[in-house]
Amino acid sequence: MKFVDIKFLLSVHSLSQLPEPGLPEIAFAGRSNVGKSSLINTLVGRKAMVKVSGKPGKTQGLNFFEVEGSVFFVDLPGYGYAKVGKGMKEGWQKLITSYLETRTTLRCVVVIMDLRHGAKAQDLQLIDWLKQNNIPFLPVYTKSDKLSGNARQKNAAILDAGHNITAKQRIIFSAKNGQGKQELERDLASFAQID
Ligand SMILES: Nc1nc2c(ncn2[C@@H]2O[C@H](COP(=O)(O)OP(=O)(O)O)[C@@H](O)[C@H]2O)c(=O)[nH]1
Ligand SMILES: [Mg+2]
Repeated sequence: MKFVDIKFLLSVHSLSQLPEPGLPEIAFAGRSNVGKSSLINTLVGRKAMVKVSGKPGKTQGLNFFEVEGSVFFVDLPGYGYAKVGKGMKEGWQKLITSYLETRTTLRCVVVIMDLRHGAKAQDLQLIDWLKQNNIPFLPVYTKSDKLSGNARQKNAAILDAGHNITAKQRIIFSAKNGQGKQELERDLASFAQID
């Protein structure tokens, strides 16, 4: 399914501001600068939808978008570089973990990682935590256009091993050339059960 019709709903900065659970939700997570906004923009075929509405900055909220009138995309604040090794509650914003733990309509967390880099402690920590909490997730290795074909497969295998995931589970993606876009559309529709 295509995710073209998108409108910004609101930015949430506390649990009390969360909209009533309604449509199925897909949340997008990743380290700052990993390419999260670019991935969402590629998905919806816009140049800067998410950046424009999301107002990236220091005090970031959870940005809700309504897509195709049938699913909410939730752009989570990127996690930083400094707090590796801390528990999820301290290491990332409490608001986000509370949201992920309690949101009844959450169908999937897309965990976006850079295909060029090795496994990162914070990504592994998030993935382990999602598994423990039985929250479905979809790993995506992005910026694939920055590597050659051979290096792509090799790095993807290294990341799979580092994050304890299988090649079948994850998607190799590029916001630049659209690699993996159809696969992503298919998987998200399936998680949200809207295909
Ligand atoms: N070559 C390439 N660059 C990318 C890709 N995705 C993101 N970028 C670049 O990476 C930088 C950070 O991207 P952005 O989407 O703002 O990251 P965010 O902080 O995770 O939302 C920007 O300069 C993007 O142009 C990709 O798939 N390929
Ligand atoms: Mg962003």
